[in-house]
Amino acid sequence: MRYFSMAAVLGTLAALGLALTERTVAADDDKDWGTIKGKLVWAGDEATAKPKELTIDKDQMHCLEKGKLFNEEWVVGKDKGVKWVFVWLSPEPGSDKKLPIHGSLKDIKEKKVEIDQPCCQFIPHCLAMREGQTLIAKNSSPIGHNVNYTGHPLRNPGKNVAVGPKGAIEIENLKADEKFPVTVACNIHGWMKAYVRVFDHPYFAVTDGEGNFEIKNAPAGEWRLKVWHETGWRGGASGRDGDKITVKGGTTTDLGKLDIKPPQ
Ligand SMILES: [Cu+2]
Repeated sequence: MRYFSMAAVLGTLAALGLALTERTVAADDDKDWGTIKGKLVWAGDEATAKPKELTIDKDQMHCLEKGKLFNEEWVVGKDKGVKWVFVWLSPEPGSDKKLPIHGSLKDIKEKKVEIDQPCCQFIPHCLAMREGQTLIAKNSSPIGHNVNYTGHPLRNPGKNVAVGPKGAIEIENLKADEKFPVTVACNIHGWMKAYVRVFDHPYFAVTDGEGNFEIKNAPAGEWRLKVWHETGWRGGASGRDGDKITVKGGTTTDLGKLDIKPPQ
């Protein structure tokens, strides 16, 4: 418990300092926070799970210099794990309760997050970020691309900006939006697509190549686990409110395998 050593140092300071330290220790008590993890597993048909080569009809010399490009909509990996699924915690629908934020996560440490277009695909294909972070949309390639980003017309109206070779733009003020993602496209290369989701808390993840996700230092208690893939909510439209889950304090709750398939 590093907080105790910090408490020991601060405890020698003035009475006010001591009082603040005690509150910090109490707020970060292990039993109030836990980890939640799980794995998104493919439950659709075999054909859809197979990698699909993209038709590259422009700038082939550059776009294909490192090999074929594949569609990233459904990326099914080891043990049928599904990559690029957004998972996050949310309060009960209709409640005005907010997710308490762990002391170590209150300040946003990384001020910038990045999306690049090194070889005619956006990397990463899916990006989750916090409101307050700046999205750097880079083009580290030798050819021109554009970044056409758009979310809900009122919250994240977006823009279409050309980003030349080795260029970058900074996108600030993206607003948290549980309902609508920000989609990113390059209109020069019609196959290039990415998805960005913005949260007003740090309790989100994007599944890795094996379908795994983990959310740490989450507030103990009952929440909803929302699961969204670029084809829609897990379980279809009725999945928009997510599943009830319990984060247990002081431990890791493994939700195990959560199946996912394309909407019907
Ligand atoms: Cu492009």
